[in-house]
Amino acid sequence: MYSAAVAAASPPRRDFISVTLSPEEAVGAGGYNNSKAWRRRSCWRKWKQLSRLQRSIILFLFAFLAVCGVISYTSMGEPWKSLTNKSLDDQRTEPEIPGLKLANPAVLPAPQKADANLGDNPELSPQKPPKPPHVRRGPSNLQIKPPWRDVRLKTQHDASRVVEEPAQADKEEKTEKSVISWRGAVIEPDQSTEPPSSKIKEPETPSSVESEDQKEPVPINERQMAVIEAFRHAWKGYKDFAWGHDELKPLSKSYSEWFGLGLTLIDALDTMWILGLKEEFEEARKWVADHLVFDKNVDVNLFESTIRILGGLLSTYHLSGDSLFLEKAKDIGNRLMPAFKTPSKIPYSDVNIGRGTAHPPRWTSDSTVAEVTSIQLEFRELSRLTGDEKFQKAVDEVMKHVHTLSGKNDGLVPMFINTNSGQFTHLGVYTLGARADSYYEYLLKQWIQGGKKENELLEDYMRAIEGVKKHLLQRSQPKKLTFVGELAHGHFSAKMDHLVCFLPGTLALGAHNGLTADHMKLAEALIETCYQMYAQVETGLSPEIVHFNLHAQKGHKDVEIKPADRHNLLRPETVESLFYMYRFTGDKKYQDWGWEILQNFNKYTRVPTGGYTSINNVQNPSNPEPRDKMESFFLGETLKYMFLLFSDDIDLINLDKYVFNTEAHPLPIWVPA
Ligand code: DMJ
Repeated sequence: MYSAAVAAASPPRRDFISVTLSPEEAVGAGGYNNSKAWRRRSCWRKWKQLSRLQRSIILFLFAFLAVCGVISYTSMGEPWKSLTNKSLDDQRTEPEIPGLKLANPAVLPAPQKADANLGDNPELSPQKPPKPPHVRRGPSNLQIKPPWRDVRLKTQHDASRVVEEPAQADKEEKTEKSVISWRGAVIEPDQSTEPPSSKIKEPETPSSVESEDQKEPVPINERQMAVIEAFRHAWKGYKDFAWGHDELKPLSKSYSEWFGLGLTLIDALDTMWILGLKEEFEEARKWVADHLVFDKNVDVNLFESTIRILGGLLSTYHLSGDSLFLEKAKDIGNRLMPAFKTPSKIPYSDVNIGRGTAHPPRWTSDSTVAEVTSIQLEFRELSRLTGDEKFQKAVDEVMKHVHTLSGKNDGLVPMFINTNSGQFTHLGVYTLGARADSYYEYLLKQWIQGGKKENELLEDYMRAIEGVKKHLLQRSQPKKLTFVGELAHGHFSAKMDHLVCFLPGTLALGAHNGLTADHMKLAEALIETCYQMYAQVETGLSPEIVHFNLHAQKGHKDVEIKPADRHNLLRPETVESLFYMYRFTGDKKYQDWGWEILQNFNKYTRVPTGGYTSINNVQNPSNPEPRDKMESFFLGETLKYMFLLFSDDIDLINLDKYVFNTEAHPLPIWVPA
């Protein structure tokens, strides 16, 4: 053993010291003696032998080393703090995106390691994603064959646990090699998948056919029974008065036509499957087989027919394994393709599916941004299933183009895009509501669908949420509800569409997939607001649009409703978000809120002879003014999300295997080839 001995090798005035390493010194004459007393005495003797100057220098050195130690401890502490991800505030850093300056900076550091698409973002993103608790490698499968289901309460809360304990997840996953990290989203290599467009492949088999482990019968609970009852009531109206037509008019006991393609029936197919309504499903299937014909001289809206018809057919194919639905999906998919023949490749809004021609609306050559960017999940899946890359190519091109466009405001997009120039138009207005909403939703969902490797999508999504936080978030009075308003040419408006209520669910889905935990916090705040949009209204049903009070006034609630906005179209967005929130947190209050909403639909919108109707006035319980129309999304989305919200079976459309399109049609998340 060596001891460091400091010796005075020269006269006291000489300003240097020598350090001699001498084993003998330490051992001493008496051989090895390591007693504490001996060591203390020996040190003290050496110290006394030193000059004043030497002692001062040594003391100064010690002090200097101590200061260095403290400094390096503090600077190492920062990344450690964000590693633990305990406090959101701890993680605040400047955004790393060039040219992006946020007043409310990003909550996580930039990526440490990114692939080429992410450019040269240099910083380390230390937050590992919470590992999806239910993720299983291998082919996706639905694992339900209605009506046989299994209630598994015990695993319900796993997801929320990992969101709350990322530090723990970090420790467990430290050894795993990650490929991409973007503001906390770290993608594991074995979760990544190849998109299908790289080469023509053999057609894929449907998810349900690949199912390895079908489960035991699942008892359904009382609230789910109530949803089934509501569905049957709605279906009865449709069957009796609108069979094979687009929408039921329940009061006049007739129907309305939009595309003339049995819209409600197709939109409702997978809901019937999920609810276990076999008889109704078989009847509807027969109609599809015998009567659904797309060779019709009819103009359809590209977006609406994609999300409702193509999406509905694809998901029903996956759930049932019945190739009839895939054949029909291919047919409509092919017939919609002329929409992409534009100078800019930004699709036209309308297609004549019989003639194979497409055109913009009569009054403009613009398309809506949400519409052209919310058809991707469906066309990409169609490519995967058919092995024909043209579908995916067309929609990917749109996303790539929009990614590069100028005219965004911190990731927020305008509402219109020109099909000739490919440029945004009507610049300066930003909303998460109508005309822009599902652009944001599909950024995240495409990223999830493709195995979390399309970095531009994630980049645009994360940037947009920062834009929302910077420009659109405000708090109301008196309850201080967090809401998402709108920005028009620099002026903030406290207006929020009910449509915006998709956002809490999407934010929660992102957090579940490893994005920053503050998205979950925002989701919790926003879903409370969306619930209040129901609870603060006389009928307990939300209007189409609300305005929030920014200043407290005696006798005023947070929510104000303008006469033109007080209708309710049986929309799904709040129930949709309640479903995600319950799945990921297990907090029963979300189920209770959904239950209240279902009861109010029953109270104010149910038509005794069958069906439910939109209403004109949510503020008048004694006369809500029925509109005489049941939108197809009431069966396609609202009741489906209700049923899933009340379920405790996380495998009833497992969110690690399926991603819902914007019309609530579940499509499989791609898995490695
Ligand atoms: C549905 O067609 C879809 O959810 C779309 O994204 C928005 N509008 C309706 C439901 O409100």
